[in-house]
Amino acid sequence: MFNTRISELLNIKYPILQGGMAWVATHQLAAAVSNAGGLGIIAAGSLPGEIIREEIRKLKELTDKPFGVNIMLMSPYAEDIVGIVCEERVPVVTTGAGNPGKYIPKLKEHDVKVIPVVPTVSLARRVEKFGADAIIIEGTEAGGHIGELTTMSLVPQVADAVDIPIIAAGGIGDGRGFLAALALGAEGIQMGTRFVCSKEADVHINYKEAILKAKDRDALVTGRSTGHPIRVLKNKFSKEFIELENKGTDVYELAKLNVGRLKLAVRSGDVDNGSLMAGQISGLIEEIDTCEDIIQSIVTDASNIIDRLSPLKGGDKL
Ligand code: TUI
Repeated sequence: MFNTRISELLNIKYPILQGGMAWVATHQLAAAVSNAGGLGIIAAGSLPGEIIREEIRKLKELTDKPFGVNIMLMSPYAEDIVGIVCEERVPVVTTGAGNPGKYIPKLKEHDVKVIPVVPTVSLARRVEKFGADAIIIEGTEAGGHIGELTTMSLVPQVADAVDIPIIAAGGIGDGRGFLAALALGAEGIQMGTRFVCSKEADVHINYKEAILKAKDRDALVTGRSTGHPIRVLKNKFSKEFIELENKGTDVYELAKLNVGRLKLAVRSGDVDNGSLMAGQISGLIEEIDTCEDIIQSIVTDASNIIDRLSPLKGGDKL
């Protein structure tokens, strides 16, 4: 069910990827998603290469299914990590927060499938020319570091602009979002926030509960004034940060304030002073489930929606 060029390219059962979320996407979560038939991804974040090598090795002990590593291109260790994923024979790399063009030739030489996350049509065209195997189109609904355009408007525009298969991300958390993404021209989805609220995510319970508690308008954007907009849940820290931005605080002062805040939320569960990166779909998430249950309910619900919509073709009312 739901075979596409993405499930074929990645050799996975369902075209569902787990976002490469710094501190959250560890080997435990990635292995659980891969074992459930999706593509689990270890996030390198800003961690040094040798730690990521260990994560890759631990993941391989938990699954023999395909998996990926996300390389955050603003990391000082990005180049080291490119070398390590080649050495460790990682099947798939996703990239974020920059243009991965200069790393693509080396990754391709080592048979690594390269899937950049891009927030615009122009960058999608550029990475296709550089040899990307597929692209993740991330709308501004996503958590963490974001672009400006919505998934709804961006996915069909990119689908018309490139030939490589597309994965939609940002604002997707259930079977409805999955099927909508396919309707827009994507051949797979990536979800981050939904997998934070999984049993297997090695994330402090306070962080998971903050997402469960969040309502539709609770995921706001900080850092618009710094050129690095980041979507996080409303809390003491994000409110103070926005107040400082509104007062015209220096960009470097603001950048310093962010250091260590994501780890503080994910590891220590400090939901007041930490950075609770999460997407707009937080308001939809009501339960912590296993990755297996999350993926199974998405494909079952999407399949039921196809049946529910089919009378429309015959001219009948829904
Ligand atoms: O990368 C993400 N989301 C992230 S990375 C991250 S780590 C971090 N931690 C603390 C502070 C700042 C970052 C948290 N969330 N998503 C993928 C993504 N990539 N979204 C947007 C982009 C992007 C932006 C610009 C991709 C390419 C790009 O290219 C600009 C250029 O160089 O042409």
